[in-house]
Amino acid sequence: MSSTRRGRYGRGVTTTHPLDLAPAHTPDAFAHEFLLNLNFDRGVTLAESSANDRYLALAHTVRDYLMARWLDDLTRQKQTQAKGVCYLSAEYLLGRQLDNNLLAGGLTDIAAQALDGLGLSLDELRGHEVEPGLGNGGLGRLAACFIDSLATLGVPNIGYGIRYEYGIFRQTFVEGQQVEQPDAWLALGSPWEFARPEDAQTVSFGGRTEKYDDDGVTRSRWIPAWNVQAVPYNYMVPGFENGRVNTLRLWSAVATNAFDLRIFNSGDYEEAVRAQTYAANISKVLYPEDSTPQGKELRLQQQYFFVAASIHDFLDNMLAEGYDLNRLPERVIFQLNDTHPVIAVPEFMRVLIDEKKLEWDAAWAITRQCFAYTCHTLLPEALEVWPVELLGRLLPRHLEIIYRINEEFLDAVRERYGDDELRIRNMSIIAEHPVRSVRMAYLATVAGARVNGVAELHSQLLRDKVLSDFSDFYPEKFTNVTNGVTPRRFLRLANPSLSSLITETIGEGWVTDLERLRELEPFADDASFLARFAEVKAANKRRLGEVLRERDGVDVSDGHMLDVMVKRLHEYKRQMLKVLHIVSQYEGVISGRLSASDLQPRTVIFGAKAAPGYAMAKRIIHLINAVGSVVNADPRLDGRLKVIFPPNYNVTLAERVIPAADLSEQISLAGKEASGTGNMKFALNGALTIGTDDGANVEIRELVGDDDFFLFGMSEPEVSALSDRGYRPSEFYQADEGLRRAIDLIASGAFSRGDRSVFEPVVSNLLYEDRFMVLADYASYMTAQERVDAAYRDADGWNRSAVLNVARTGFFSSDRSIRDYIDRIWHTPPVI
Ligand code: 26Q
Repeated sequence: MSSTRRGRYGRGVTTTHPLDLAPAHTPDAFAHEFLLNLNFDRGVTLAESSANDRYLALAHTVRDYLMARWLDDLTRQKQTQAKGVCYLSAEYLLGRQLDNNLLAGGLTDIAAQALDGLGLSLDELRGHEVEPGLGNGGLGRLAACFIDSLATLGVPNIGYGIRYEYGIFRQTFVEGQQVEQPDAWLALGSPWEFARPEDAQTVSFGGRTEKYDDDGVTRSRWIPAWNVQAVPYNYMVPGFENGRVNTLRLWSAVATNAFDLRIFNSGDYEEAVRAQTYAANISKVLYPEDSTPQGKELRLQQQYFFVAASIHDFLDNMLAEGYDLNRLPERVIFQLNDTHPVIAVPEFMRVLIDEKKLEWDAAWAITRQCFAYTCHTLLPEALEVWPVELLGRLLPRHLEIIYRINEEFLDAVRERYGDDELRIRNMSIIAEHPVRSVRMAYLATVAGARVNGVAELHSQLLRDKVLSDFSDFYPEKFTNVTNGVTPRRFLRLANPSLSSLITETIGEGWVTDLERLRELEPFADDASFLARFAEVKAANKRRLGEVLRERDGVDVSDGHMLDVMVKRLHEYKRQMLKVLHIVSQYEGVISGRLSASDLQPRTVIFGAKAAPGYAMAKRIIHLINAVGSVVNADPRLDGRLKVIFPPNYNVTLAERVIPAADLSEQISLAGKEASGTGNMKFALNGALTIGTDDGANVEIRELVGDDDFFLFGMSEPEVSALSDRGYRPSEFYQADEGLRRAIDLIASGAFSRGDRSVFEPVVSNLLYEDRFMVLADYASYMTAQERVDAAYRDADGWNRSAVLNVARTGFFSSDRSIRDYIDRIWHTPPVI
């Protein structure tokens, strides 16, 4: 059908190479292709089409242009048999696809002109895309940045993950409190995906294992109890203007025929339909937690489901005929994005031993070279463990394999250190308390060829604290790869005005060579450049104002500093510290100790989702909204302090908020934020950071310099020392009048119509527990904010600092991160 349709062009209809069928790079050809898609794919005329029809036809048109390159790359990856990266991630927080794919394909201008010629607007149509929110936050967005860089660098890569039917929930506020709505992102069609039911894999669960005699060799096998089909959906991952298109392959669960048949044969039709639902549940919804995993059975099913399908997919489809499995390390590296895909390790062993009949030692030698593990946390409660009871019930053969890996590992530990039982207990992959469980981070560390943290400080703390016994035992495994962000989405697309200014100033090429931003440094002292830079920031603020007015009906005041804190709501990130700053300023004015005219006009923008089961996080959201409605309405402030909390912060909103920001809040307790990546996006867009010495803030400050970064708070060693001494938050409360007044005002019910009970849990938690030492850093934070105010009053000085932030943070391109992974972990050169 497609060739008859293309035949209308009369170009190369007989050839099978899609490049000959691709429409020409002209507005006319683009318009023609768009109309064909509207008519033949959507089945409507332009006059009858809905906005969604037009968006879908546009997306299909972009696809058509990228298709030839994609098919080439699929063929190339099989033909060259070059080593590639299988990135295993339970999350990909992709954001909208249309603009990114237009940019990568060099199609933006052609598309805009083509649509213009038809009386349509690209600007209007791009707004109709629902972003695929298949991730919680930093980790999922990092995966999306990484596959963009892999494609841009020309590295063979498949990203494997889960096609959740519902992504991260849509957040709404009802009376200031978070209410979650399902994210039906597929409802209006999903033009970027290609279902490949013919490539489906079967994934098994449950049952038992048994020993059998295989020609004199005793082997184990798994007799599963049930299985599901994993159906892959492919997404294009185009490199930036390099003609390369990699693949993201997301798996969707459906019931197998066998699954139904057994029940159909029993004559129970209703039960058979229920079975369908049970299977499809596996990929139904993204778990909206980003820490303190709950150990839910369905979550383990999701994890095994996608990694088993991915491993089989790679082995079945990517290896040359008769490939010698002992050489797999020359062909592939599986990168484990946190512990979520770690069950891939015993699965890989099971395939090699039970299915491919390799000996244990040979299989283990291959496995140890084919996996590498990235850790993304420092919070002990965020380290994933699975109860042995649950794992053994769902994956009995895998549990056996894990036990054997552990036995051999502990033997090696004994050999090195003798019978140091405490050490053995501490290093065992199996924990005995509170219930016998598998420690997934330990399994990953034992199996992985490399273990990396995501910023220098984080990697150091992994070595010295979280995994110190392991770094003693395997010093060569541990390394750092500092995170990065893709400059395509977070600079070029999100900030077109700044991008144009950069290109006019230093020329093209910086989008794929971000260290070239250094060439902007001399312009930090060039008055005419600074004036243009200031105008870019002002225009970005106006653009954000329009978005917020249209989206939420709120106004952003002119002339305000935009002070922004956007990230998941978590106590360790300390949104509370920001709240205390706002409340202190407010209290100062209403108590008459400050005059409103003393305030540097500021608008504080928050964006944050709380895990639905995280009660304290939800209370803090409620408090922020409550403080916002009181502060915004109080005439005594003379409009000089505003709080805006747009609901449903996501990638699309980030792309508007970040380029408009003046001040970036990165205020976690030192030693708790593994890296942060929002911090990088802000600096690259010319916001100044107020931040603690934590995660990648450390590296940002080293690059930007102390003069252009507002550092405050305890360092990680100071935090450790305070906690060893015994931290008593009430002492800080007693000692600091400003702090006392702010907390008392919240406790008084001033933000809850006099009802003191509403925020009582927040207040008590701060006074009597304060795990993340908000009160200990309060004074230092307040003085740092005074430095911010003073600096902002000097507009030229501020702009100069902002320019230096842009010029000096090119290091944080995810292209650099990926080069680091290639050099130190993957050894997968680009394929030209
Ligand atoms: C695990 C099991 C069960 C349910 C949920 C989870 C789960 C899901 C997501 C646990 C953690 C996450 C996400 C973690 C995350 O986003 N971490 C962040 O990763 C960024 C990229 O490396 C860092 O910049 C951040 O510092 C880190 O917090």
